Amino acid sequence: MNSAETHPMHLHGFRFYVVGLGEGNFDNGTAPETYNLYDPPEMNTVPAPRDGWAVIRFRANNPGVWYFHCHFDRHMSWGMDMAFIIKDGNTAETSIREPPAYMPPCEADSSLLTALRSYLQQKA
Ligand SMILES: [Cu+2]
Repeated sequence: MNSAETHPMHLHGFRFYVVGLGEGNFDNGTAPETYNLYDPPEMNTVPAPRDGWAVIRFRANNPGVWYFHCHFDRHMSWGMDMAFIIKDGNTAETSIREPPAYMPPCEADSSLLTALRSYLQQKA
């Protein structure tokens, strides 16, 4: 990632292991030889080096759409963000849970819509 500063890359929904960091362009031929697969630090934000790269590893066992982004707002606007789509697993622990009984169903609340329409008509 080209920039004048290190990028604090943050992942929602998981903690991950930082197995590699490096300067310059990532090289899939040589970088894996430098990975720390023995005792990598566990984090939820990795400082991706200025003009460098970072490699993270995590167990994708929390289904959902999880945002991964630089914590500098302007860098997000430059495109330093993405989403991991984690699909349901084959166990209860790795699948999206049923909504709780107290959660109302997803349907329009007509009284709220009526109030909103009325408010918007007054503003028009
Ligand atoms: Cu950044």
